[in-house]
Amino acid sequence: MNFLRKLIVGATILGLCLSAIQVIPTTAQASQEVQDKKVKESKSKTDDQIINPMYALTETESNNSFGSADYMTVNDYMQASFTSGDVDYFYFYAPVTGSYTIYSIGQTDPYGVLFDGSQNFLWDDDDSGDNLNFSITYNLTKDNLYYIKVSHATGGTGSYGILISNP
Ligand SMILES: [Ca+2]
Ligand SMILES: [Ca+2]
Ligand SMILES: [Ca+2]
Repeated sequence: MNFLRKLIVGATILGLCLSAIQVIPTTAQASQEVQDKKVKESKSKTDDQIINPMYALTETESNNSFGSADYMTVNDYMQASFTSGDVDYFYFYAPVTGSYTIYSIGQTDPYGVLFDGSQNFLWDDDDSGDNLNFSITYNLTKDNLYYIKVSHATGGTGSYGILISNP
């Protein structure tokens, strides 16, 4: 083996070693990545919203009828809960005409009903959302009043939130 050839072989081996070092992460890096992934997986979006809502409203009991409904807007997150046999009413005005989605979040089992401003039934849903949450998509008219009636599907208790997506 002449000197030049030895040099080329040596350089190639060195290059392979360097690229191997770059490709294989250190044990510390690998365990940090696993850690990050675990944190990410354990914190769902739903939990974050319940713990840290940005513009949170909280229901005011007793809101058990159309007449005592709590006001909310499409930009706010309404935090509420069920005591046993509880029914919660909310009302809002549609800021623009279009298709809205009114949905619940959380780990309980809400059932939602949408009514127009004259308290006529429009739509209901139990479990079309994530987990056992309701999700109602409906065309609403600008400046019209709407009611949402929420109850626990099986009469249980627990916390939940309501959001209304802008069209
Ligand atoms: Ca309640
Ligand atoms: Ca209530
Ligand atoms: Ca449900």
